[in-house]
Amino acid sequence: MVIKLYGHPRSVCTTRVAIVLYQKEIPYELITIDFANAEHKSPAFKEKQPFGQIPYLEDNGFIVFESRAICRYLAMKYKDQGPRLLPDFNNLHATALFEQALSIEVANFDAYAMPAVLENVIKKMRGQTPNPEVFNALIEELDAKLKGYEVILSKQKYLAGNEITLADLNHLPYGALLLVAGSDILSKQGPNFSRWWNELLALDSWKAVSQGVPEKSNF
Ligand SMILES: N[C@@H](CCC(=O)N[C@@H](CS)C(=O)NCC(=O)O)C(=O)O
Repeated sequence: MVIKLYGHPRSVCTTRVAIVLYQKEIPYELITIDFANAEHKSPAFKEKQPFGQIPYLEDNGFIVFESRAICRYLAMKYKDQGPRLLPDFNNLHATALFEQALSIEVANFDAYAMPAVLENVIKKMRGQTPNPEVFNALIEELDAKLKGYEVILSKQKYLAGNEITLADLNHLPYGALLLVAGSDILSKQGPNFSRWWNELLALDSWKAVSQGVPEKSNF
């Protein structure tokens, strides 16, 4: 049975998973959750995803949620298909650097980019008023963190080493939304960050999903 991704075409975390589906050309079907009518808060949905959040993935009856965990599941299950996106887990140092890179995205990027997008994009969608002070403070803090990225990326091509991994791809959905939120901070970084970020934006997998995750794959 084809993999079912329960989410929404415009959801950030659904998009994070879809990038991996396209990187690895894994056939899938997107089951769109009626977010506007809070289907994700229904008892039936919470039976699958107890926190009432999208996305979750169903693979032959197996259910997994949390977008980064879903990406890891897909990369491991389809490790011999398409780009590897994972380190060599027999190599202790490569594994440690991969875990480090995953944590960098969560602690030094998402921690600022996500609330910044919430402030200037999601609040507006909900009819609430964004607070420019909150937004500007988050962007300032993110800017400081990105200096660390420049140091890392001046020594290696990607965040975990010289091969692209999930740690790089995980940045894309919120990173791209920063521009929609009104910040061009990602285009004002050093040369190595710019090289890395522009390469991610140019990926076919990103182009396939960035304007909305298609309902079905055509591979
Ligand atoms: N850490 C979760 C976050 C999921 C998440 O925040 N999803 C949003 C949509 S992009 C959602 O369902 N928001 C509704 C809510 O949190 O109540 C993941 O990575 O999957």
